[in-house]
Amino acid sequence: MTDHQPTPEDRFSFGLWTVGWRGVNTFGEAIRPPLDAVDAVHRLADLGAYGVTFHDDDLIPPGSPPADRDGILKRFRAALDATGMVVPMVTTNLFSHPVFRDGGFTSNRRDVRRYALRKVIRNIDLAAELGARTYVCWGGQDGAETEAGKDDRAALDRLREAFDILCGYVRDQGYDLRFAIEPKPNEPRGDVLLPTVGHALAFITELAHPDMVGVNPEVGHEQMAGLNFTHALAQALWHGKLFHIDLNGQRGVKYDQDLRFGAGDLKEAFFLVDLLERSGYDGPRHFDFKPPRTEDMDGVWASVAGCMRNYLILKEKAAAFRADPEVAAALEASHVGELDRPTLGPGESVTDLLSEELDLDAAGPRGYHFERLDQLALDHLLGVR
Ligand code: GLT
Ligand code: MN
Ligand code: MN
Repeated sequence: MTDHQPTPEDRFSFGLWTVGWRGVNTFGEAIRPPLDAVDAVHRLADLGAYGVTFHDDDLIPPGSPPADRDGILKRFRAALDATGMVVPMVTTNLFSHPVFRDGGFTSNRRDVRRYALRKVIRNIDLAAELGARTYVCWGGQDGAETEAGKDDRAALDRLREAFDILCGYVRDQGYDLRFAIEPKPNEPRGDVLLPTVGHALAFITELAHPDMVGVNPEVGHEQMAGLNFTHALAQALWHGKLFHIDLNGQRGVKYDQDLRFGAGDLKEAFFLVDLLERSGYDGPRHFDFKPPRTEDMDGVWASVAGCMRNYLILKEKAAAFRADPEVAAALEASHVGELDRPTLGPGESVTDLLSEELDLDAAGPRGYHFERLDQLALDHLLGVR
């Protein structure tokens, strides 16, 4: 793996909206030309990706007549066939059109909510046709700027209703498809509903078919809230809810930077790859980033290659960290494995627990040696071990 050249076995995927982002932001207009989805598929395949994902509107311009839609899909499928690329995940744009200014599933206006559901259901049929196994739901416009304008508990009722309807539809159709909720704390709304992985996990327990719904955590979205992404990832895994993942980079609590993977908090990227690779997660390693506006199309493809290259380098570094005998000794000295041991032994009762005393004078001064362990991780990450 020393050349860090991605192959389809690495299961790297990219959204059409990432490489196709034209750079429109709050202050600046488009700086790159439109990118044909067929060209995107070919370039991504050439660079070593295995999959491509999209919003309905990324592939089929809204309002396209049926004949145009058929033609677009025919060309897109031909590109998939020619390259062997797959579509592991599909999602819906419930945020760009002005009608979604107060959200999709939780807009105060009922007719908008009904339209949002129709838009998703129609695209679910396409997702199933293309063999996607995951349907991501990012409710970016589902939120508020003022508490006065949104009854949050009613919004949660409507969000639950939407997922219950969508799960029912997927079951009725017999599709092999699961939903993944993508949390984000803010942007574009002042405050977004289900702002973190923890909020989403709690929400899922209230659904009619909780087994069909998991999360799609995005690195930068947890970090925008000042949270530790690896901890969020661990909890999603612990609940059996890591259905998909959006990898990218973010530096601190600020606007959604969507940097390429590895840029931003590199140490957290190291530990997240270390965890993901040891977790048994076998889904796509999906990159959701925005090539900066400074880049022309060559820069876009360079940043695509960089996402995958950084992942593979970190994967190699994490494996070397785990295989290092000094790390094994340091883990032991830090009692990391001891946390796996149940606190009560087999057959032990609370009475047994109460009958025992801890010598606090002896136990209090004991250190955990985490600094040495962390330095070993940094040494691996920095390439000096
Ligand atoms: C949008 C958002 C992403 C989501 C996409 C899925 S759309 O670009 O910023 O984080 O994953 O809807
Ligand atoms: Mn983002
Ligand atoms: Mn995302």
